[in-house]
Amino acid sequence: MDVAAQMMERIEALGRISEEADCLSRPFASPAMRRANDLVESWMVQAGMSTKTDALGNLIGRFHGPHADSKILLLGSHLDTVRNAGKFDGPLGVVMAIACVEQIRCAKHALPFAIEVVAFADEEGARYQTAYLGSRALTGLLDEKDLALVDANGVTMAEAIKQFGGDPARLKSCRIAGENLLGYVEVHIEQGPVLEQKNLAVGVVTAIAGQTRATITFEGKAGHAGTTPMELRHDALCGAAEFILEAEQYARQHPGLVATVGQITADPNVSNVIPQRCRLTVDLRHQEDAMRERGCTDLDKFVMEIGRRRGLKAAWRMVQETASVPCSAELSVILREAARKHQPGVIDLPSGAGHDAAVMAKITPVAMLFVRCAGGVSHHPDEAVRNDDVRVALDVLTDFVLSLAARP
Ligand code: HGY
Ligand code: MN
Ligand code: MN
Repeated sequence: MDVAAQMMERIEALGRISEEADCLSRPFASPAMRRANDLVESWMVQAGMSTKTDALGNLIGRFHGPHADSKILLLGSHLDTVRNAGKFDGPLGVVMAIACVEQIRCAKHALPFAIEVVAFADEEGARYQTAYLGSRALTGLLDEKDLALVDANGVTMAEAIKQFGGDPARLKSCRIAGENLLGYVEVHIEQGPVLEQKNLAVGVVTAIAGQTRATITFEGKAGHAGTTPMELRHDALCGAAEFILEAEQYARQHPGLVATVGQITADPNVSNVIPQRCRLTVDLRHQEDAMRERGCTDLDKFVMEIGRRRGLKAAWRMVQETASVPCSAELSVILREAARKHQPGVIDLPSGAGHDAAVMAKITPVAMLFVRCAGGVSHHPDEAVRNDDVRVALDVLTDFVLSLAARP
């Protein structure tokens, strides 16, 4: 079977592994993640790799280099998904990395380094609202206090890790020493429209936008929907609604800034009771950290102003902040040259989406190759990638590895 067809078939197979019957949803440390890890591990073994699962649940395949202490080139991406996900965001990079190792093994290329393929256990943060658990474990940046976070069912992260077969007491053992690494390279769908507009299969990523995730709470006063006059209300949901529209307006007025309120809960959430409490998430991103930080400051001020005006207790709580990360110029030059062999025009483009590479950059140089996706659609079942583009991306990644190996 053609290697691109095999990759697409594998991505389809992963796309059928979900916690929900009617949509793709594969959260961190879920039974679906266990089934996905098992399937991917079988592909790693077929490709001649030894495998291990670390204490958090990251699956790692190793294609051994000439010596036990050979430097390591890390390839990979994440296997977890958002809810109602597309099947390419994450799995494309994992399947591609395995296919690349397979190509190198079959061609009997002797590399001066080892390759490790990482299938990260959590990049999206869908279960505990803190992204990059997998790559933060690998870089030693996991905050142990996160273990006490609870999911929508009240299950702590520590408990979830244990149930998955991991060991929350040994997360430090997941750490990979940066000095042993040559770099981390991730192939990922663009999740945007640029490559399609330019009719290009692949592009080289320049930088990954910084992001802030925060939660906002408004606390007012519950009351009877029928007997409480409008002027006497302290309606938490109306305060939230005012904030949501202001955040949208603010982002429209600041080029390059994107603001998203993705999650909202209202209590007591009963149709004939004035909402007492409202909790919402806000996701703010910009290529320049200073612009994102200013956005946080301004929107935080607006939250407080809404609170004062409406007689609500208001709070803005930072959940997670990831700085904007430039990709390695050195690795990107090699990646760009490899891409030019398979695509006449190669463009560079920034990533508005976050990626594990943003965290891996803390310990090793990173590079990313974007693959065109239909309409730029992502985080949606309509995510789609062409077979031909997958073939191009694999050839580029393989040539990148061989060029890296040929460096003096
Ligand atoms: O949200 C993101 O940017 C990524 O898909 N986790
Ligand atoms: Mn994603
Ligand atoms: Mn992703």
